[in-house]
Amino acid sequence: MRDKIKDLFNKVDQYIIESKEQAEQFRLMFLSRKGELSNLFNDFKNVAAEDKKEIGLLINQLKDKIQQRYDDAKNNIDNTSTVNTNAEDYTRPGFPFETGTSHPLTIIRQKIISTFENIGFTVASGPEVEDDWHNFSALNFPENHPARDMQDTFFIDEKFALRTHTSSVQIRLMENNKPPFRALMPGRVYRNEAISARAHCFFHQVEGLYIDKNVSFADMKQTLLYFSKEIFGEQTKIRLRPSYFPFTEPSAEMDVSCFICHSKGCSVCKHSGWVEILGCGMVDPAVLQNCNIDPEVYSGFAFGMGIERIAMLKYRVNDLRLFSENDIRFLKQFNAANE
Ligand code: 2NM
Repeated sequence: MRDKIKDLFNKVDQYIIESKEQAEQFRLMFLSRKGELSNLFNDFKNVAAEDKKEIGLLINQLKDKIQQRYDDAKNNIDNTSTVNTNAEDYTRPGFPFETGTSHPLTIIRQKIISTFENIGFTVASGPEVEDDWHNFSALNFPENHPARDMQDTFFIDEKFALRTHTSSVQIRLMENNKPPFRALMPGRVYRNEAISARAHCFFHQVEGLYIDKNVSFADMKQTLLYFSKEIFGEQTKIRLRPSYFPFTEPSAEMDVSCFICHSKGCSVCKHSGWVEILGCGMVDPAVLQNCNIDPEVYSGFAFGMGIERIAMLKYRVNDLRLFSENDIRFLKQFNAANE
């Protein structure tokens, strides 16, 4: 009997269990009603009384071992099969988290802001709903100016309208602070226009203002040349053409040398070599007066540009509507990190 039990210990140890089938065979051989363990318990009846304690102990140890072996093997096989069918394959490409991109207008706006911040400009903002004074009168618009027409401006009531430019913020800044001023006003503005590829009922502007003692037209030219080189490249040239705005005198429109064809002639510059970028001028003394700034002491320049226009030129976008329609295929193409 002792030899038989010893044999079985070895047999259990050496039994190879690597599959479900082998585990089942193991169970049948050792644990089933006609299996080895069952036989041992039958034989146990014939063991001499004085040996019963010792043999009984051995049989119980064997029984525990068989059960342990069986449980372990089964566990192993279950885990292995799980790994085989559903395992992570660490060599596969991952599922990347898609990060968002900055809106093209945001990218351009930030670039413009940081360019001017580098030469000491700060950023100011103001309300989009404006009164007549800040949007028109203080800016020297005459009573009968066409911009005051319902046709061009979204009026809310007699007194208030959606601002048509961010110049209104400059008025607020000048009214409420003492010169000198060196500030930039980015923001959304509204015009009563039919929506098309080239026009929209709202767009985005950045305007700038520089007021101090002895600020000259030459200061403006140099500031705008610096800006143009930063945005369009070191080789960029500028030219100023006379223009008219109610709030500046003299006024000018600024072109940059075509950064697409380097002025050789292309569809963007319409074979002229120049592209119009912004409007500018020396702030009209009447505007300074309206803000209680003495035009005999202070002078300065201002400028304004459309962010959409610059983004369209830089990114070769041919339809203004793309900027506000949130088509993800359009927006995904812009990455601030590449700028
Ligand atoms: C432009 C062009 C030229 C401008 C003028 C002023 C203010 F308030 F100082 F009078 N703000 N912005 C200005 C001048 C804006 O946009 C095309």
